[in-house]
Amino acid sequence: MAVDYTTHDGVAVITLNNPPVNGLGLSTRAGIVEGIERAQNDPAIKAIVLTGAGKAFSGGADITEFNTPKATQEPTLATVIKTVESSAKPVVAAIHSVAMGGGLELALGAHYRIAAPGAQIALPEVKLGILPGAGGTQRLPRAIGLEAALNMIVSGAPVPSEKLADSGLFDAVVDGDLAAAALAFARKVGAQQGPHPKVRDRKIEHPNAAGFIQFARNSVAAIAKNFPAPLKCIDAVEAGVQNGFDKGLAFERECFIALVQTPESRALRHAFFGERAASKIPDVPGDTPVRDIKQVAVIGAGTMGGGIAMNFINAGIPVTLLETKQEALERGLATIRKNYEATVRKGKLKPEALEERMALITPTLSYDDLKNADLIVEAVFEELGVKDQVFRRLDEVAKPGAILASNTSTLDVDKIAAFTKRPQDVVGMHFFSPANVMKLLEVVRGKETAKDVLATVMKLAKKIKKTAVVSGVCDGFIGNRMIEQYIRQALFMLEEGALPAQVDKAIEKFGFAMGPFRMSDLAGNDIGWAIRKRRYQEHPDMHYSKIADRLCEMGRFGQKTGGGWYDYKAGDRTAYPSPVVDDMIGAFSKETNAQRRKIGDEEIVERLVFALVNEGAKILEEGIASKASDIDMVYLTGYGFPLYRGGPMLYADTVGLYNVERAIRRYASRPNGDAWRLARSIAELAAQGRGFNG
Ligand code: 3H9
Repeated sequence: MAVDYTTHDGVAVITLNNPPVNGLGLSTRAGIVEGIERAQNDPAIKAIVLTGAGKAFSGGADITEFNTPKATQEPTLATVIKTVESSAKPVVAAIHSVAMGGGLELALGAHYRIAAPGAQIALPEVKLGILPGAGGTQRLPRAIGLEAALNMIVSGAPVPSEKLADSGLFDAVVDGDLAAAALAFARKVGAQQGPHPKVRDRKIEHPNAAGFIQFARNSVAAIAKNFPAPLKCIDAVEAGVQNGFDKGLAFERECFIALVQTPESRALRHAFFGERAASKIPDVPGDTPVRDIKQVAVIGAGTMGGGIAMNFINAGIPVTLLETKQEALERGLATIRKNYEATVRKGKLKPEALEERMALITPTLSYDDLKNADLIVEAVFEELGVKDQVFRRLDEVAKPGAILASNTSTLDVDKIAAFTKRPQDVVGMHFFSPANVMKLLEVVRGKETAKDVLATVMKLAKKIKKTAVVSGVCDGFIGNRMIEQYIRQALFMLEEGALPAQVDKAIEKFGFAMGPFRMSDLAGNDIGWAIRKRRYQEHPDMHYSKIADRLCEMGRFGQKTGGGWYDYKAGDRTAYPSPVVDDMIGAFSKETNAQRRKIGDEEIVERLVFALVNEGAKILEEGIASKASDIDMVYLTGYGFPLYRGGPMLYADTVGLYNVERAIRRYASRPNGDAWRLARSIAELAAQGRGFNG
């Protein structure tokens, strides 16, 4: 049983005990009902305290039960809350640490609530693509007022309990021993004559509820574009305001049932668990000891190195920043300062904090100053010869046990590790630009990387607020290896009849933040050119469209040269379709005897996204990624894949692998079809009627 029942001088204490966060799964729900009934039937009991063991009052409904029979099996959360609310003996919720979602809804069903300060109070359901489905949209506005409640419900953001001390939610916020305070409070109210107050009986007071609800609707319309839940939250609150508690509750239930089945909610839940699963490495146990990281060094003060350094400084970890020349060092420091100044101007950083952060940087031109670093991240020029020099030098100066990380995006981490006599301490830490902003960190595991090195880097990633995903060694790791296939298809489609703006528009409508051509123009077309030149030598047999090379030969490297796939005007980042480029594309098709045809948006999206999926499947087959959700986290946090579709692998499951396989086979039989080599696992899973995620 996931609930403990104890008695203390006339008070029954029901303690949720379902680690890690007292999720309200079936056995916990059953335990609460049983506890309430036991207390009702015991004449010695005058009052009941409801609380949680460990690190939460309750983190809410057990999300893993959603869309399984357990979710709707009695006692449902609605039944539990009804049982609590209709208890003749007063129920006091004693809240600490976390009361979220169904946990807060349960507390709102109690007659009284007392809380410890510092508890996170939230209805975060909207972040999972649903709405509070156990009375939250009805009781919270009655407890704290319409405006405050709508803000909490629509944002899902946690509010510290002490900020809600005077909101009407709590009867008391107590410092010190919560358990003792709850018992004392329960004894007091237990001695009082019932009936005891119910939140559902309170009135929603607001001078212009209809006006405020309309205002709220207008405010969320933009953010809610691809997510149905925020507007449904407002509808449910409105139903309660207009039609009373019971009708509001019934409407809320209807909305919950509909939302929990939407692909958007599935995607958001996939991302929630994917984020947590990414930090778990199959053969590295959770209790692997980690190395202490108190001092970091970063080699290279360019855009990447500077951004990387900022991550550690932001987390309060001092950084030694190494450059080869004084001017480069000064330029790097000035850029970091400029970035912080911009944050201060936006009001997101206090001016005094800027100097504190800058003071955490020790600039240097000497490798000898790296001798105390626990972690050294190299962010120098992307060439094996340069890495060779740096890592040999690091091997001489770094202290024993220091972790030596490379920020390489394509080079072989095993070769880099071999430049040292301590390959077990070498790991890839592939940050994405701008490194101080982007959430993704690919942690590249070399064949000799020690387990405690991996465990340390994963823990550190959490501290610097990154989503870390482990990748094995291969060209491009997870993210860039897949994007190469996507870009290949985008270029073939230009040869076959599409234009850059059409391709970009189709994939942006699908939900990508930016299409491949706008993205290339932003990053610089010369970067892809350099990679392709290397590819032509390494894989002379591999078929690439040369159309992008033609663009580069025209000197059109992108925004930085005022033109790329699009034209740009000075001081304006808008991408204007370019007649010169369109002519070049037409001429190129002619030269290569490609039959230009009208390519529909559906084909564009399929070819781009299924190219990612097909390569992702191979990455899984080879063990480069250990699970499909890792690949999805890479694409959600580093490549602008639409969150509401859950990443390429979940999207493929949603489409159905049977359909993905058929589409790939179809494209493989057409011009440029040699780029499609169907991943074995897609065919196997499709034959079994399964997906990447089960
Ligand atoms: C809901 O309540 C619906 C109702 O309105 C209506 C129902 C009818 N379920 O984040 P952490 C796991 S919807 C299942 O690393 P922290 C999590 O996966 C729910 N599992 O810890 C992880 O597992 P593992 C509304 C859950 O201390 C472990 O707990 N509630 C749930 O950094 C530790 O998690 C929410 O949306 C759950 N509800 O943060 C709250 N919650 O160890 C979502 C957590 O195997 N949860 N797990 O990887 C959170 O925001 C954070 O987990 C929390 C703790 C703040 C609670």
